[in-house]
Amino acid sequence: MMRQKKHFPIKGDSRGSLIAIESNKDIPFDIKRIYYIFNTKPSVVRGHHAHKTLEQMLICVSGSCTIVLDDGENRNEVVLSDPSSGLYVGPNIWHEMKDFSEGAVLLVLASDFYNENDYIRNYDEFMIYIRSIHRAG
Ligand code: T46
Repeated sequence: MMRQKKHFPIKGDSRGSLIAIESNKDIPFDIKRIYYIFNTKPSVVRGHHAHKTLEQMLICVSGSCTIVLDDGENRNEVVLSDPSSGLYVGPNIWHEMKDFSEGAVLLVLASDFYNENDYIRNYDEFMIYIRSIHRAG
């Protein structure tokens, strides 16, 4: 299962904390886009898709949420509740985001611009796609 948690060092001093993330140093790709998810109710489950090529780093910079990861064989859950923890989600991983705490903000650093053609939003199609990749590889 492609699942990588990453710790980002905190540059703290008496004024508070700061985390800096640089392309290809702290994360393994060029950052072309950032977006953030907020105001999501605790009962809502988002995501329900995989990407064909996109690489992303997910950081819950405030509050907490749970990320479900599914590579077609195994399903895991990762809780993000610390702004110094990132979760790398690479291509071909079905993912869902759930259990957002009140006020949670999920920051996402992405390797490419938004492209709806990169999404697989149907689980059956995802499984067919994954099997075709495994056959080809
Ligand atoms: C992902 C998870 C972690 C844009 O117009 N530009 C963007 O960059 C993004 C990310 C979304 N959108 C539009 C597309 C939809 O009309 O915003 C709307 C909500 O997007 P979506 O339903 O895909 O949101 P989530 O929370 O299910 O998924 C998002 C990302 O789309 C996805 O790439 O990996 O967060």
